[in-house]
Amino acid sequence: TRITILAGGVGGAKFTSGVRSLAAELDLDITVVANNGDDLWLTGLRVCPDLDSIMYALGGANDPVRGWGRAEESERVSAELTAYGVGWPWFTLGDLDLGTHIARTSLLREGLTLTEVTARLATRWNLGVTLLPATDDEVETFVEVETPGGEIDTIHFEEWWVKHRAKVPTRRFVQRGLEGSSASPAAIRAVGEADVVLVAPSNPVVSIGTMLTLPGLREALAETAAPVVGLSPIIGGSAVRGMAETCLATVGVEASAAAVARHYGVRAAGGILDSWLVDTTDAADAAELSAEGLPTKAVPLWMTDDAATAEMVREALRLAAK
Ligand code: GDP
Ligand code: FO1
Ligand code: CA
Repeated sequence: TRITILAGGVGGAKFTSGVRSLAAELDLDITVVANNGDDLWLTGLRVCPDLDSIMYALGGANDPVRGWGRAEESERVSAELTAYGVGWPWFTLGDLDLGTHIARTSLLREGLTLTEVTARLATRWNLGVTLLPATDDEVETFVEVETPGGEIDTIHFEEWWVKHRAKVPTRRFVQRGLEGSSASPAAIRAVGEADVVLVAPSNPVVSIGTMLTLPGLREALAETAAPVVGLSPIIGGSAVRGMAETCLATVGVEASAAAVARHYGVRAAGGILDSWLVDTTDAADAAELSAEGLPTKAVPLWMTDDAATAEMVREALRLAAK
């Protein structure tokens, strides 16, 4: 069974790890289309946070406490950069992580696409899945914020997320480079040729939402013969981790499992979903959504470990088979 997962960083990595734990038993061929709207050029290097979160986690080399970056990391180079006043002192590039960014930048400079570069980097880690960036183009998420002086400032998503922790008056998200861009051919193919598409419980705005605006991806989801099953990243009205609520508020969507599903929309009505999973706490949402024409089931959605996540995946595959 060919499974294509749409995923953000840390949530996407946990979910993919759970899917992978079923690969042998269910004979799964897994492709992950990862958000790369968080990407940026920093100190001359191309940094791809969500791709790296997935690569490190599936490679068994991630820092499980922070969620991002490498385990047993040191920050000697970062301290040097800060001493020179270069880079962002609040955005730490660890020494091992910098190795990834240097390798990536080097391969990009040789003329490889980000899809090709990602495949090259992934080879080392034996991920057991095919990891694809959603786009080969440089489409970066920026955020329009209000300065204390009442002016509008446009900052990179990572500055908003990491430096400001999203605690700054926020107007909207803007994707720089979107015009003339497209989803990567491999990502479009992965959706088109899948037997099942799973939308991971990732940030619905700046991970999944960002990918859906890339020309070609939404169309591929609309056209694929595969059922598209989503899992709610919101449990009991709050984001499980991170600042997804602020992102939802910025685009005018309530932080609830039902509101996120309505935001994605039913495929039959121009949206992306054929069915939806919510947590057992949100059983009322499941009933409402099912009545509205989106088959929804309530099951435990806490990705506490691979076994728990695997159960979520089994439920998603059951919905897909209906
Ligand atoms: P990021 O790119 O590192 O921010 O990660 P993602 O976009 O992949 O996912 C982050 C989101 O995943 C969080 O905001 C949560 O809403 C969701 N999430 C994280 N852990 C869990 C979990 O255990 N269960 C569910 N249902 N959602 C989760
Ligand atoms: N997150 C932080 O909260 N602080 C950091 O200093 C930081 C550095 C960093 C470096 C490379 C990388 O790939 C990710 C990094 N992250 C850091 C995580 C990342 O910025 C965000 O969690 C995601 O982009 C949000 O989806
Ligand atoms: Ca992200």
